[in-house]
Amino acid sequence: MRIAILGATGLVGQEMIKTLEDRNFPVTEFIPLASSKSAGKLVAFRGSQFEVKEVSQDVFEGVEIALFSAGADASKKWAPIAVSKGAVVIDNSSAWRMDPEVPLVIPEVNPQDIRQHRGIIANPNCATIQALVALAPLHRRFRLEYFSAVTFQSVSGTGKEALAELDDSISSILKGNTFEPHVYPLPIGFNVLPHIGDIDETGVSEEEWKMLNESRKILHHHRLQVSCTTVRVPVRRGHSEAIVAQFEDQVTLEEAYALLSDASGVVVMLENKYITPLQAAESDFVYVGRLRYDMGLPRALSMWVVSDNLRKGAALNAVQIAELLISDLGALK
Ligand code: 11C
Repeated sequence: MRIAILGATGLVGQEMIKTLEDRNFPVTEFIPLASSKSAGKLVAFRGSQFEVKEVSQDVFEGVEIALFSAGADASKKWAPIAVSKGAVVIDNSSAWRMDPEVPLVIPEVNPQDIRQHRGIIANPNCATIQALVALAPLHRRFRLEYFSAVTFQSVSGTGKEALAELDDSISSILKGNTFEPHVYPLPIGFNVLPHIGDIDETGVSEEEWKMLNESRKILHHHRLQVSCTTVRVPVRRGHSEAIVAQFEDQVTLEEAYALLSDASGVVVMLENKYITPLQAAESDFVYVGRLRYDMGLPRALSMWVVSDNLRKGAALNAVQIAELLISDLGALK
């Protein structure tokens, strides 16, 4: 396949390249792309160096699959152009996710939706992906009515500059200096910020709306109720989520363990064990720990869900969609 990656020098773009390598994706031509700011840089793929080209109309000529991770503005502008040149775009930004003509796909949850694509397939937000990989096997059996998620999201979700700001804020604070943040509204070192994306007039943040709207679309469950508070924590990589899920049917812990043990992409931890983001970093799995009956709600389970936001939350999910496309050539065009 002739594969282009837009945003090839970014954190997710780099992880996409590594994922293509790790999974031995059939790449016959590799075309790394970026804005003029990063054009000319070199990126490594399968032992060779490739010069990053500036994105333009012409670069998509002959491209079969384009993986985009360069932000919503770039996706809005370039995805229709790439599609007009014959590429299928797998877009990691929020630009197209809620467009009714664009499938929003987690391969373990709603792989069949890729068949509806008209050139663009959207990758969900990282926080939604890990929640639904864990909840979908339970939803299929017990029918999810409601879930609440409090997230603990790592700084790599914001990008490279935020990682530098995390380190700078920690070293300034350790030296007893005041720290003026540029990326976040407040210092992130030794702190937690209950604020991801803009907060609207109702008090809900963009990241919180994504959890509700994307979950309903992916599960095709428009009556699903969701409560969410998204929080940035001083962790480099790996998002954690404290989830309470309530079902229409009576749920049992035994059956929940059995369903999650069999679920693709999930590692369920027995006996109240749990995993932390440090341990989950660079892993492909969604880890479910501390699975228990909820203390307050009937027909409900509480759980701790951790996954690598750059991998299953972004790059891996996108490459899995590409794998679905080529495993089902009818879906490619
Ligand atoms: C974060 N989830 O952790 C965000 C990053 O809609 O694709 C990805 C934003 C998105 O900050």
